[in-house]
Amino acid sequence: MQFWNKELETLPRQKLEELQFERLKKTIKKVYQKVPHYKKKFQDAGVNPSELKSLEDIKKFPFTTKEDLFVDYPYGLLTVAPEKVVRLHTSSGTTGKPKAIFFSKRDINNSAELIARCLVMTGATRGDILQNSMTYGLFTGAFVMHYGAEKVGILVIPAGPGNTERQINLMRDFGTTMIHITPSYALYVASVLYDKGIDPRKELKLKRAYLGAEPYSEETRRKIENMLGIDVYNCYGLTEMNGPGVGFECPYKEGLHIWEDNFLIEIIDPQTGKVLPDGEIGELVLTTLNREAMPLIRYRTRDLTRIIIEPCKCGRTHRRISRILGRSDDMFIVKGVNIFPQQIEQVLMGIKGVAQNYQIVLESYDEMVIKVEIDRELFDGKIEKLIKLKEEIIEKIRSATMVKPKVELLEPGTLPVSEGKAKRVIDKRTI
Ligand code: ADP
Ligand code: K
Ligand code: ZN
Repeated sequence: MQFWNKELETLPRQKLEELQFERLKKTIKKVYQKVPHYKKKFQDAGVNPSELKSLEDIKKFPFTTKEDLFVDYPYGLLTVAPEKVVRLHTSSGTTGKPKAIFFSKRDINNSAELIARCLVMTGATRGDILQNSMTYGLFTGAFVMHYGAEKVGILVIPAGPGNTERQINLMRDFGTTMIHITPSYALYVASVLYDKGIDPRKELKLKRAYLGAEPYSEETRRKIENMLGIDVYNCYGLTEMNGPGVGFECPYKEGLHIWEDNFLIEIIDPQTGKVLPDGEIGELVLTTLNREAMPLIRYRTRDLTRIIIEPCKCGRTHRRISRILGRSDDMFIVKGVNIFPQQIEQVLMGIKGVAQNYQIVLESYDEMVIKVEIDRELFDGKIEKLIKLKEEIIEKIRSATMVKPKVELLEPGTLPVSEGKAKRVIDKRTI
């Protein structure tokens, strides 16, 4: 078993909790002093930093939700001067504006440290070659992994997603040993390899894949492992918490370790907000313990999971969570991209010719089908009108969500009319 930072990764629980408490105190004090929005939230909840006498006392402090990120947007939650931040990443929001997260130089270095721990934990070393097939750009996925891998001394191929032909050429030409990719795209790449008569187990040097950004099942993992002849490691993260590397599997693949010297974990009942005992399924809530520019207190991830209580055979003392079991809100994920139904609705309702009723049908993780009822008068018109309308819908949704949908136009009255809250998203996928 190899380690990137053995001392911290195997710190005895008591020491680890002492370190957490020190860092938590600092963090709470800092946001109270530097962020008016946090100060107000604490005051409204009737707590102040001096009441934090143990880790348990975190329960007295209010949650941070994604809505809080839009108050005093975009710089309002910084605890440092804006000149101290050197990078911005964003993730989809519900109301048109993206959630914005800022990194200082120290934060960038620290997020790379955490990824280095993750990669080395899975057996990666200097000399490995990582094909980074996540999206480079505003999303965290590719960049954060990139810097972490470089830190280990791994050669990074910044491939980005798509262009499968080129992905395969890169793997062959440069002897890729590891790939960072969404599970849905990994399945596709594997199938294209077989279609081309390439047996990846014989003709590629691939050893491991890091799969995340969307949920997938144990069966999908096995399938990808068998098709490619590799080890697949589940990699969980969210932009608000640096992106990838928040939860990461070790070689035992029995849950995802969370670096608890950097994140304080709680599991709550999403309805009542009550903290649940270890082992119960609920919403993951995270507090950053080592972030300089933009600490977040009790951030509600909306992801459902549970804490695994038993210590891990790998020797790391940082606890694990189960794979993500679902979401407590209505966000869904296609091609690794987070989408809220409201984003689709906003686009559709702004297009002339679209009637009230629509449905989003999800059969796989790499495609979304949008069924749209159209105004009756369009049926009397020419076919070009329908083609144009369809193209307009595809283009506007692609530009709003970054994912190109499949669109089906329907006669008015085709979709079921619901009493009460309409069921807009039909998710047929299973994890
Ligand atoms: P990322 O680029 O890491 O996907 P986003 O902020 O765009 O970051 O998306 C974060 C959300 O993606 C998480 O809250 C979770 O719902 C989902 N997600 C990320 N990784 C995984 C994973 N390994 N398994 C299940 N869901 C995941
Ligand atoms: K995602
Ligand atoms: Zn382990």
